[in-house]
Amino acid sequence: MNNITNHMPTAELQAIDAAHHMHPFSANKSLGEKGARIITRAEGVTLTDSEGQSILDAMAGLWCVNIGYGRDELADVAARQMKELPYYNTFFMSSHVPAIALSQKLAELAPGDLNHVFYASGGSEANDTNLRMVRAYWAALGKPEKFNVISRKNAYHGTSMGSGSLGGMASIHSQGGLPIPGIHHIGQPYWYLEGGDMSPEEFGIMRARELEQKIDELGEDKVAAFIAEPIQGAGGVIIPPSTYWPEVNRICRERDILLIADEVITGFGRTGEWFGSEYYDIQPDIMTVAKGITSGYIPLGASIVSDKVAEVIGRDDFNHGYTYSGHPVACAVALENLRIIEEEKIVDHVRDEAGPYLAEKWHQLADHPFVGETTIVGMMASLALTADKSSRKPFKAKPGTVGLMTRERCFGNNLIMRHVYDRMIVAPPLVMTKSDIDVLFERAVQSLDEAYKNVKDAGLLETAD
Ligand code: PXG
Repeated sequence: MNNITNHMPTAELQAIDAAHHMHPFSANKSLGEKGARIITRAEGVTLTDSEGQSILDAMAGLWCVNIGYGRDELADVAARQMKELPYYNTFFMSSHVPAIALSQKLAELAPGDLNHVFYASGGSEANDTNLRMVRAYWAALGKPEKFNVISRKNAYHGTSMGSGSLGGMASIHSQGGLPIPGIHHIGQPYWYLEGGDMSPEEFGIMRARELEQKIDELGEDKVAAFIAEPIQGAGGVIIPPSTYWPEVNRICRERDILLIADEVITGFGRTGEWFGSEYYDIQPDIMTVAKGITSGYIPLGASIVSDKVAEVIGRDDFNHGYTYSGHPVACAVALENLRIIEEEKIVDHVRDEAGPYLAEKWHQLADHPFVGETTIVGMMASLALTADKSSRKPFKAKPGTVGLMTRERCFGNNLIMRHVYDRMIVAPPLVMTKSDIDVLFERAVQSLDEAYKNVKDAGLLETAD
């Protein structure tokens, strides 16, 4: 594992990368100036970069490498499937064994009557499917005017025209003319920054009732669905107050709208249950999955659909699909990944061992002078950086300035811990051991100490008025 893959010198790779490779959510100009960090290999929970540095990956790639890196079983299954049937489509009354077997497995694992699977290549595509499916559902029932979809500010559902519109991020909407018509955003259950003088419980109810108000404002007969992540991931690991989901559940039960749970991050063990919907006792009509379904080894996304919705959609052609819907290699890899999660009891490991141990360590960070709150469910955690522990006021500096300075120190200490504005977040591979978590904690403390000093020295340890 200490071998470095034979490759060009890092600086040359960086120059070519900046010249020819356009990166997501990055300014190529700054890639040219600073150079990308080039990852060459990975094993377990550790990445190796082109300079031979070992880095602890506390983000599981992009929230996806649930079973950790370097599992040969997945590579072997992919190779076998590629030799046997590398591709065939699922259009025009065709099917194949991997898609059939995976659909059966997902129907078994998914809660309630979510028994039908429509495949995509990732979460954005799956949410585009969902948007069309909920509108097609109501149209098939003779209610084409039930067309509007309600989502939340600071939600992340992908970046295609449909999924980017469903998401509630202003920075995504501002490029390319989003959101598309018929999508409406209500407030998020982010108590720490938005809760004011309310208790978290009062605030949770208040934000849930915005859904009811929005349904009333638009008219129940005009609303197709509500979409939400059980816990917002990319928005900063926003864990809702305990009152939020029960109230949303009540509203969805009483109102005739569909509920889409976007489980792209919370699915496949992240919360210590198979799905976040089980953690919060949510009964979705459609669940979006991707990422952890293959532990990121190969692209795959899916919409897992209830009996009720599938029956209506199945009455006529659903004019939708992707060349790679149900790709046989992706489905075969997903099945093997799910076998490993089940047989190695990885969900139990999160719920009973790694999750509680990470929580114990994570909450110790709350004593740090730079930390305002720590929150965690299963293996997704976040903390708020603060200049003043006695209030929940944001920094005076532009949001994200202090978070970025902190992330720089994490990277400097070979820890992948991300920032979302001025929150720091982790979502490690679910297979992390207690000793991996000890390393995570040591590096996190060191990075917080260093960043705190840098922020202080730069005169940025100040709250907004
Ligand atoms: N829904 C949710 C809840 C997600 O987190 C998507 C949909 C879109 O999936 P695809 O496979 O199309 O990317 C996601 C993706 C980040 C980050 O910076 C988060 C995601 C993707 C890239 C970056 O936290 N989540």
